[in-house]
Amino acid sequence: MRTKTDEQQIRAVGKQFQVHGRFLRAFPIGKGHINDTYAADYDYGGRTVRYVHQTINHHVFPDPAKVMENIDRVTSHKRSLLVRSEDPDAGRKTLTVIPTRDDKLFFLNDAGTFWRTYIFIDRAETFDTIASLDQARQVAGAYGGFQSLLVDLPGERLHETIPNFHHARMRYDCLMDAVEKDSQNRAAVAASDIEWVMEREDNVDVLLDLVNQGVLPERITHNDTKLNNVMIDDTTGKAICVVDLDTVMPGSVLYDFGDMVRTATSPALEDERDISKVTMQIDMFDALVDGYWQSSKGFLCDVERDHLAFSGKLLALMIGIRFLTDHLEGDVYFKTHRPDHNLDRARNQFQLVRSMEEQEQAMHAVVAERCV
Ligand code: GN1
Ligand code: MG
Repeated sequence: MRTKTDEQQIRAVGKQFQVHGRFLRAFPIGKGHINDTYAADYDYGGRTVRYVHQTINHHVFPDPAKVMENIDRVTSHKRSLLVRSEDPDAGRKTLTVIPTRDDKLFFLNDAGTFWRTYIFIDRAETFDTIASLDQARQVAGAYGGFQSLLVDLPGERLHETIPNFHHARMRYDCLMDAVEKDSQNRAAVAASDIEWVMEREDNVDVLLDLVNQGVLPERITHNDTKLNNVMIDDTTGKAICVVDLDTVMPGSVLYDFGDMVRTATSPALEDERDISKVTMQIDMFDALVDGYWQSSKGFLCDVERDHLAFSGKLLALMIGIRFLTDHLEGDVYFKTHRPDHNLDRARNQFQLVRSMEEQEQAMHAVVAERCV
């Protein structure tokens, strides 16, 4: 999809930012379900420098300015810590926002599209399925480290850019609404999936009850801790940088840990149709707990630690619910690339929930053994 129009559009967008080299080329990168992402190369006196130009989907994020304010605060904080510790690789260890020519954090073009620009992190890549136990440890350590560095972020509470983002009860109720409306006449085909979810309704209130009791703390969290939102250094195999900071906002660390379990323990992609390939691999879970605990034990409370195993199941269930809801509503939220794509994704996630239900005891045993 590298068309002339695309390239011309990206070139025009690039001109709005404090990118001063000569435009060479642009091409799409990234596999997100929400935003469009491009890499663009610029020539600076014979040296090629790469940037990322990315849209902010304002249907999903109604206030892109607040998204960018959150990202700016978090990345600036991280950068100042890296600089203070004289880290020689500081430039690759956090996203760097490039402002527009008039010093704004984003640009709104005539077509009504919001754009932002980052420095491209080179010599690193992301993985859609987990490659090794060490990689699982790395990814978990990176997200734990990210949370840890935000424990003492100075200033006001971050903006809640998508209110109730991980509110499982609200997600469940939205599914029930979609079933009732059945605007696309798709509920009959998914009847057994819907019933399966309803049998698991109890799960949706577990963490919310703890929040209401005041025992599960609010922290600053990433909220989209997929395996492929951590960049892994090409040479060392170490996690170098946590990316996709759109949903950085107040939340529970359990949502972050759970989303990591959901995406880093299954050997299959999130939209794999052959669900016999979908399984929660307990050795990967063990590596995640190990990596996460090493980087979070300094701040994690007992209630958080005691719900690490549950959080994986909850997040797989919740994202599955969101995919199924979007399927019933006509695929209006997540990008789809084939018919029934969201239904396939939902069934894949439900299979992962079943796999975790079967291994619940073993998961708790891992946490008990590792987190001491
Ligand atoms: C979306 O940004 P992206 O595509 O990685 C979604 C996440 C889901 C994920 C499922 C803002 O993430 O919540 O877990 O898809 N982001 C938003 O793959 O809804
Ligand atoms: Mg995202």
